[in-house]
Amino acid sequence: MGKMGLINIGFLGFMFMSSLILCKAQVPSTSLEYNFVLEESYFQRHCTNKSMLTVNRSFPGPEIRVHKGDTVKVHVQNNGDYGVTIHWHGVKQPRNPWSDGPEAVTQCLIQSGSNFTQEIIFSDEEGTLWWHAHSDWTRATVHGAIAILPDDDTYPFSTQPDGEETLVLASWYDEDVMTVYDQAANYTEPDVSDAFTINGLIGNYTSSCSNDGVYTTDFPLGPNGTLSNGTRVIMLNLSEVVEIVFQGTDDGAEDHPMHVHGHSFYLLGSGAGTNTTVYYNETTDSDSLNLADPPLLNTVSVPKYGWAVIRFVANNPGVWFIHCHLERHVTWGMATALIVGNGTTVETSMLASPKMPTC
Ligand SMILES: *[C@@H]1O[C@H](CO)[C@@H](O)[C@H](O)[C@H]1NC(C)=O
Ligand SMILES: *[C@@H]1O[C@H](CO)[C@@H](O)[C@H](O)[C@H]1NC(C)=O
Ligand SMILES: *[C@@H]1O[C@H](CO)[C@@H](O)[C@H](O)[C@H]1NC(C)=O
Ligand SMILES: *[C@@H]1O[C@H](CO)[C@@H](O)[C@H](O)[C@H]1NC(C)=O
Ligand SMILES: *[C@@H]1O[C@H](CO)[C@@H](O)[C@H](O)[C@H]1NC(C)=O
Ligand SMILES: *[C@@H]1O[C@H](CO)[C@@H](O)[C@H](O)[C@H]1NC(C)=O
Ligand SMILES: *[C@@H]1O[C@H](CO)[C@@H](O)[C@H](O)[C@H]1NC(C)=O
Ligand SMILES: *[C@@H]1O[C@H](CO)[C@@H](O)[C@H](O)[C@H]1NC(C)=O
Ligand SMILES: *[C@@H]1O[C@H](CO)[C@@H](O)[C@H](O)[C@H]1NC(C)=O
Ligand SMILES: *[C@@H]1O[C@H](CO)[C@@H](O)[C@H](O)[C@H]1NC(C)=O
Ligand SMILES: CC(=O)N[C@H]1CO[C@H](CO)[C@@H](O)[C@@H]1O
Repeated sequence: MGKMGLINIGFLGFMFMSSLILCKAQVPSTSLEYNFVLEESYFQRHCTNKSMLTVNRSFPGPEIRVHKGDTVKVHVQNNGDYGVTIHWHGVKQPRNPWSDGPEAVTQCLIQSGSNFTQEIIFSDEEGTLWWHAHSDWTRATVHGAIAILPDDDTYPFSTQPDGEETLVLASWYDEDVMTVYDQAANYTEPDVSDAFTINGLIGNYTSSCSNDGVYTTDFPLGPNGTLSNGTRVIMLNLSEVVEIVFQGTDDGAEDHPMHVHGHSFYLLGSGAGTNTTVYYNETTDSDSLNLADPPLLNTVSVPKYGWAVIRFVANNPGVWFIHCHLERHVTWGMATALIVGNGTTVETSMLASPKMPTC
């Protein structure tokens, strides 16, 4: 993905400089309940002082630190100016779409002045994921890391680390991200961000408020406003094996990071064109798919002018969003949902619905 693509994502990615565990005694204990207080707070970066929505006045927000298989309660108290939802990106949440978070797919907004407790059910995930708002463009400022330690607290490599740091890479918009959202919602190409941040900081701006280090806006024009209604959801029975071919058919401006909720999937293969679209050909391309050791992912970058093939077992009953992770593309409707039916037993059906926010 080119750097301009990254800018517009509004965020992306964590890294452990070195990691986990030295010995049990040094492992911070896992807190199984977190209080997230959403509120507007002033931040000054890049010569701009602005109010923005954050969790606990923190940008990035608090880190969630758990062990594999934990269940965590997050009490969200929305003292901000508008409604939000929160998604636990890459956490499969078996049988529990109720706490997955995408606005208008699994829940209504947590309205300003109200609370919502989400139960985050970890299963086989290990490593680093992230949580982020999943409504409008609030994700740009409402996000944080999730660190999932192995259940036996062992570091997976023979060389032990000297220390551990979580790095959260994000974007900084000088303007209010809701203004940027409005631009996208009007089907115009929204402004790109003004800078990148690492753990909320832009870099060394002590000398002057110059433009040093800021990327320029050479972002190509996106879709020009062809609207359509009628995205259909995909209905599946539990345990069906699903293969999805993502086929890029646009003008190839950028790769599309396609994210699937509720499941991890195997990336079997992908193909990219340079100037014209390369279509997946079932006859000729299926032989080249990697069925031996494909990577297991929750988001795949579909190459521009190209395709990607994924496969997974629909083993999680519920409603699960599938969408491009570029904010403006979600705004423009590049999304659908997977509805996986209940199994035949209680254990293979969705959990009972908790009390959900009302619309
Ligand atoms: C967030 O702030 C609230 C109240 O200010 C506090 O009780 C809570 O512990 C904080 N949460 C985290 C995760 O730091
Ligand atoms: C940012 O603006 C707010 C509101 O005017 C003010 O209270 C705060 O001191 C300002 N911050 C900085 C760093 O100037
Ligand atoms: C939200 O939770 C906070 C902290 O527990 C509580 O003080 C407040 O009354 C709750 N608000 C509502 C609307 O329930
Ligand atoms: C979006 O369009 C509406 C209606 O045309 C207009 O009132 C509004 O100013 C536009 N917003 C932006 C950010 O361009
Ligand atoms: C920040 O920039 C100033 C001026 O260029 C320089 O003197 C200072 O050492 C830099 N600080 C850091 C932490 O890099
Ligand atoms: C969209 O773009 C195409 C190709 O650039 C152009 O032919 C068409 O007129 C544009 N449509 C609108 C509504 O601007
Ligand atoms: C989409 O559906 C809404 C509600 O039925 C309607 O108002 C709107 O005109 C439709 N848009 C298009 C592009 O068909
Ligand atoms: C799901 O199972 C039902 C009942 O066995 C069957 O009729 C239906 O065709 C199945 N749906 C799909 C998408 O396979
Ligand atoms: C796929 O490739 C085969 C073999 O080259 C070709 O005959 C066929 O037309 C291609 N299919 C499509 C849809 O392009
Ligand atoms: C699936 O199971 C849950 C929990 O038993 C139940 O509430 C829900 O109505 C079921 N859904 C369907 C479509 O049968
Ligand atoms: C016709 C055309 O646009 N060709 C371009 C295809 O892409 C290559 C590599 O990016 C360019 O060098 C060509 O000019």
